[in-house]
Amino acid sequence: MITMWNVRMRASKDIVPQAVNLSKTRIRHELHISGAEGIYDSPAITSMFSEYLTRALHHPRGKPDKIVITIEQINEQIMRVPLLPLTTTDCASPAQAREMLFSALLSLGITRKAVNNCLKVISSADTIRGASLISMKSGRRSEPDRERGVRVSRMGIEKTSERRLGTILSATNLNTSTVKEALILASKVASYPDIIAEVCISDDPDYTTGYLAGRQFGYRRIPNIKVPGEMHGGRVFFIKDTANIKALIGYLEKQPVMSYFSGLSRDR
Ligand code: WAQ
Ligand code: MG
Repeated sequence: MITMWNVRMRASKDIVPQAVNLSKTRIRHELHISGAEGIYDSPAITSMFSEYLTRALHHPRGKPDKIVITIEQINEQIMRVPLLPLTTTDCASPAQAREMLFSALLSLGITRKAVNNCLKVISSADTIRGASLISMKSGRRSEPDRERGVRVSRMGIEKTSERRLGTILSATNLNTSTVKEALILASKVASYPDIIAEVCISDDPDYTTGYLAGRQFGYRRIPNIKVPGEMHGGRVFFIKDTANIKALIGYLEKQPVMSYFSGLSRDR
């Protein structure tokens, strides 16, 4: 068997608490700049290392003063999941995005309260590093560490699928690491039965397209979900109220998952 590696990068910067808009209840001293990861075979590690390093050093959120790159051999069985089909919606403004999110999420049986709590998380100035888990009925935030959230990790894409995906995305000028990595993450997340949907807004000030994802919707890109210049962003996973949180977090953080191409366009 080929040895596979999880390569992950995280860049951050020390901050003086007054310098950014912090909530009154807690003080944070680190600004998250950038993070990325993938699963690769040995020959690919060197180039990924330098790609992640370059990315960390030149990021629109700022200059980091700490970059951590971890390279870890994967010993567990790798699970395969299909990539979600990708579509782009017409959306002209954050207000329209909100409306779209409400109608789509309510149609899945998610409560208005849960959607409102989601909007709070993704529009808060206090951007968390991971995702918030919101129970679809009660609207309760269920992640154990609210400052950190839950970090999805150990995901990648099979080589031949990556090439095919690249070709297809290139046709619409979407062959960027931002889109590919978001699609890979969303595909891992969506394949877990207790997760009903995901909403994401980038925390990059100049990246204004977000998405809504789930087994029912596929990966639906939402342009203009925020206005340029905003530093906030976030991810929310709507989960069944009955979900076993520990098992769910174990899957998201630890289970190695490779996605594979299974057809991308879907007319909707
Ligand atoms: N696990 C959980 N949450 C994460 C992770 C992760 N591995 N990485 C980022 N987040 C959360 C965190 O709160 C960030 O602030 C937020 O998501 C946004 O992260 O098709 O670039 O890496 O054009 O800025 C969407 C692409 C891009 C849409 C999303 O997210 C498209 C993006 P970012
Ligand atoms: Mg970002």
